[in-house]
Amino acid sequence: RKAFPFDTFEPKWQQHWAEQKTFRTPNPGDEDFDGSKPKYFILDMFPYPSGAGLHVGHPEGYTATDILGRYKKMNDHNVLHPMGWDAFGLPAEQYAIKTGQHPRITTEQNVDNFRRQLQSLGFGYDWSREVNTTDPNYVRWTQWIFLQLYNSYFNEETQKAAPITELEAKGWTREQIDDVRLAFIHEAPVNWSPDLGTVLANEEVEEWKSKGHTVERRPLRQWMLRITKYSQRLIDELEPLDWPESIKLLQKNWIGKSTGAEVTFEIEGNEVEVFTTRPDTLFGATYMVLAPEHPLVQKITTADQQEAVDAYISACASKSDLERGDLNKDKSGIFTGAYAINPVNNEQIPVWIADYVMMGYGTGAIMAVPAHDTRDFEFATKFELPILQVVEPNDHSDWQGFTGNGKSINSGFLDGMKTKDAKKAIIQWLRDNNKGTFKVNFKLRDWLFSRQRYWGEPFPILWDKESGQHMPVPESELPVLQPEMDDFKPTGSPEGPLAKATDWINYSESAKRETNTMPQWAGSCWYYMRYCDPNNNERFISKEAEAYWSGTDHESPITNHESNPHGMVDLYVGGTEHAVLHLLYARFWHKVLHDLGHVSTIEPFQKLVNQGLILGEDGQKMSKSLGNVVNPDDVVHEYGADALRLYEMFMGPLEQVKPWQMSGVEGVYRFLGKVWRLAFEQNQEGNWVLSQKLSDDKPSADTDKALLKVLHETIKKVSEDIEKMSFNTAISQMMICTNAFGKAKQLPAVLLRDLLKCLNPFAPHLTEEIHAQVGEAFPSAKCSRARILADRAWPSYNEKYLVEDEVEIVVQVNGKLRGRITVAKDAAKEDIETLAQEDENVQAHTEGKTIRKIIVVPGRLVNIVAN
Ligand code: ANZ
Repeated sequence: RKAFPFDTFEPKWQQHWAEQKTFRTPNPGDEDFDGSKPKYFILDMFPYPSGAGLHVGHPEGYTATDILGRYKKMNDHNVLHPMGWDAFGLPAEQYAIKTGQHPRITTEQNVDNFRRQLQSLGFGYDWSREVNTTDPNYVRWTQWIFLQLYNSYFNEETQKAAPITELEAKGWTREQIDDVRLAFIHEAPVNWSPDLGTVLANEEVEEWKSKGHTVERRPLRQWMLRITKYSQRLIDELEPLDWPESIKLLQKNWIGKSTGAEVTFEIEGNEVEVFTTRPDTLFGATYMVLAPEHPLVQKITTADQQEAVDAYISACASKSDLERGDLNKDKSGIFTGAYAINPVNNEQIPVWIADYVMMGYGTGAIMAVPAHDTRDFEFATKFELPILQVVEPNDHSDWQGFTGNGKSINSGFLDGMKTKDAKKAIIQWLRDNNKGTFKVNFKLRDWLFSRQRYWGEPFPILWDKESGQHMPVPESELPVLQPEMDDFKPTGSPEGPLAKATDWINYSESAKRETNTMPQWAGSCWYYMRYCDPNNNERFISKEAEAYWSGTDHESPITNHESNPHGMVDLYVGGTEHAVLHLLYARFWHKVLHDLGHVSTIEPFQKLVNQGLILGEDGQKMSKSLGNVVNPDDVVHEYGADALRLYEMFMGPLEQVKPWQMSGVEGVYRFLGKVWRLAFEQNQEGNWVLSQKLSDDKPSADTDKALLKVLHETIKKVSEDIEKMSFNTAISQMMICTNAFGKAKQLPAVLLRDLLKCLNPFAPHLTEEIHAQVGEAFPSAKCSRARILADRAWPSYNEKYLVEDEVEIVVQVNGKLRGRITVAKDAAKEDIETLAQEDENVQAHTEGKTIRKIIVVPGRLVNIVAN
């Protein structure tokens, strides 16, 4: 037996909201748009519509944002809370390879299933703004944004992207311009996976390897995006954002800024730059290491060492950066036979090559200071190279491998200086002697942006058959869609499956199409913008919609695209797995579009909240293989959508990792049953009828004092907790209120109505149903059916009901605690004295004695002096 008939009223309300377009949000320019209301733009990380359907992790964040969205709407905001699909991606393509079914078909089926599931949870999305990254109309603007990158460069002076037409006007040649485009062609060793038939970004390699795919290094011609130009801004502009400190730190570490010096060494008449963060240790450089790929290696290697060096280089070729870096425990390397001259003391030091030095970082060459660098220390110990101490730890502890700051020793003119001062002094010396300079380096690499897949956005690029030059597809021809094909298999060559569509490739007599496609990140880099104006065929977003939803429209004029140092989206909720890549890529695109005058804010996401992972009942991560996956459909079937929503919010703080517990679902389900029974009772036939306890009376300050107090406490706490996103504590408070209401002999319907309003964002179906039925019975209680709760104003609390009007006072006899009395706060002194003397225990202690004096400390205590 169901505790309340959710199975009938939940679908009914979902249909009502859809038909009435309850959550449709008008845009500037629409007839019903009210620009005087503040905006609130809430974003969920949109899902990849997998074949498995929704899992219980999705509704966690989605319920949290739905509560906020509904709450802000009741607080008279224009709320933008949309949903869409990140629908390109490998699984659909691999399914297509297996079955021959076009990925568009499977994608559509999966999207339909996801939409049905989300709708069955009653989320108040504005479905008229749904976006799908695979829609031709969406692809068109993704490609348009790519062309913005292709047609711009980074101006070092302004630290902003600018159109390449500026350079053309200055007379730059085609080759010079191609070298600075933000989207550019680059031939470099990449991670090629033969069995996936595609290249992968560095940061994707480990994931696919762990899934059993092979990944090897291969030089390939690829599209890259020049994200490195934004390294400094990506760090600086994080600062004002309201993001978890841990995520900011992850991004900063990923970008990896290092300050130090570039120092010039000489090897057999060749100049070699090294990058070091510790120029103060230059006197301790006892050998030098080049990356095996360093161009100088072949030039300087001596004849004796050539064979060994060649063997070492080919052994390194297949290693990934991670294997060469963090995972590199047993250092390897080989002597080149050559010697370098240390510029500070002209000493000869041997030059080695070793794979712990990466070609892609700094200059690909290092000065090795084994005394004070862990990797160099391991290397020098293994190959018995000299180790010279040049830093004395402040606490005189062991200096071998000491990497901290201290005082310079064995360092000539630096001796005695603190590390910080020694760094300055040596950089000055290097400058004066033309041997080096101050230098900043970033770990961030340019973004490898091409993939060899079918199910992704084709590049809107053509290649001139004769000159071999690339050029953009004219904007009027966007979108460039994939050709219809039946065979999606990789070709085995790095050209990708599109290379098989010979008709499609041959664009004209003189030009053929680019056959690479964009990575899945492309669509998710800008989807939040498209929500603001999803059906615009003229622009990716109208200037008016952009300004309004960015909150910059009031900074007139409406098309003011000056820098606004806040994020466009007010609140972004999603999992921590996107801490670095997605968030970094989206920030980069946003900044480019900002610089080019297309958006008015410099950041996409003002506030970021990460929901915690929901584990299985066994405390392990939910996975098919462990058989501990909870299907939201089953929970909705058994307990209803409101119970699922409420449970996910009641499990604990949103950010925390928490195990699923069915008993917990039952707990909140019982609570919802209690709320239901505040309004209804079962008659003899077992039908739900209006509760006899419900009254149409106005609450009276005398008889309903306790109910008013708990209700107003609840309104206050729930409002504050929703703002803080502390949903579990808000629910606890509503439980307290429901219990108090349940115990009342009579419950005025107006009081129930306010509790329903508080609960509405959490359990929207149940509360609307009760509200509608109670409103029918008691129209005077202003529950009228004409307006549903979702369209009503959030209740406000009245301080006067919150004040405590009774106080507890302790009663002492001759200074010893003998009793406690409860009196009205403003009770007269005489009344307090009388009450104190009437207390049984006090009487026992004053019996037979004479009361000499009664001291009353108002609100605190009464002391009776008796002997
Ligand atoms: C000498 C030195 C002495 C260093 C010392 C450290 C401590 P970050 O930027 O923090 O990662 N390095 C430079 N280029 C490298 C490359 N391509 N591959 C591997 N290692 C490289 O660290 C920069 C430091 O890492 C540089 O400072 C250099 O070693 C090494 F007591 O130079 B150092």
